[in-house]
Amino acid sequence: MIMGTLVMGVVNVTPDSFSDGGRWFTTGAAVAHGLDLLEQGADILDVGGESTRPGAERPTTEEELHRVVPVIRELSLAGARVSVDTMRASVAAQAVEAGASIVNDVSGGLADPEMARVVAQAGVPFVVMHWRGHSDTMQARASYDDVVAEVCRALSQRVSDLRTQGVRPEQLILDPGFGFAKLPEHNWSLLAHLDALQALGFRVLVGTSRKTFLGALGVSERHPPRPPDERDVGTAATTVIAALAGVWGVRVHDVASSIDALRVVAAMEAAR
Ligand code: PMM
Repeated sequence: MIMGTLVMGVVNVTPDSFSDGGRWFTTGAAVAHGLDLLEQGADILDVGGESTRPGAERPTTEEELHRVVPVIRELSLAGARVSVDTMRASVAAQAVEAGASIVNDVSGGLADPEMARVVAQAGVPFVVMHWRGHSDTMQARASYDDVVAEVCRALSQRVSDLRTQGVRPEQLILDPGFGFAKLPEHNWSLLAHLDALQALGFRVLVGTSRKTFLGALGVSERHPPRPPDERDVGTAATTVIAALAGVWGVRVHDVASSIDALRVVAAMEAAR
C-alpha cells in the first residue's frame, strides 16, 4: 500500500475481456500472471471468469467455476490476498472456500438474489459497483441528468438494501462503475467528483483501467482512438487522481505503472 491506496491487479481468466481477453486463459497462465502482478507490488489480485465488456455473452456457472476456482486456490496458497470478480452467488461461495477473501460484484448484488446472503454469511469485504444491467444492454441505459448524484443515490440504496439482507456496513466497498452504463462524459464527471462518493462514508474502489474513455483522448485525423493496451499511461494518471481523492483502492491491469504513480504522489505529499 502506498499513500493509503491499495492496488488491485486484474487477473481475467476469460477468452474475451476487452483489454486482455485470452491472454491468461489457462490456469497456469493466469496463476503466473497473478504472481507476476504480486511481484510488481499488487496488494490484491482480482480473479474473474466472466467478461463484462459491452455485448459479451455470459459463460455458464460451471464454466465460470472451472475458470476461476483453481486459479484462486493456487494464488491463495501462494499467499496472495484474492478477490473474486463475479455476479454469481454460487461462484462467490466456492471462491471464498478456495481462499478468496473479497467478493467483487459488478452488479452490487443485483444480478443474483442469493449474493447478499452468501456475502453476509461469509463476512468478507464486498465490492458493490454501480450497475444498470448486463453488458448486452447496459450502454442503452447510459442516460443521466446528474450522473454523480444519481450514482451516489443508487449506491446508497444498495447499501440500505444489503444491510436489511444482513450484510454489515463495514463489509462494504463502493465503486461508481466506470464504463458500465456510462458515456465518456459520465466517466469524467465521476472522476472529477470522487469526493462525493467518498462522502458516503465507505471505502471506495476505482476501476478506470484501460477503459474506452481513456483511449478517446487526443483523437484526431492522424491519431485514431488508442487500443486498450496503449491506455496504461492514462490509467496511471487516473490512479494519481484517485489517490489524491483518498480512495481505498484502484483496480488496474498494469500494476507497475500505477505503483510508480502512487510513489510520485507519496513523495510529493511527504514534501508538503
Ligand atoms: N471493471 C471491469 C470488471 N470488473 N470490477 C469493479 N469493481 N470495478 C470495475 O470498474 C470493473 C470490475 C471491466 O474491466 P475488465 O474487463 O478489464 O476486467
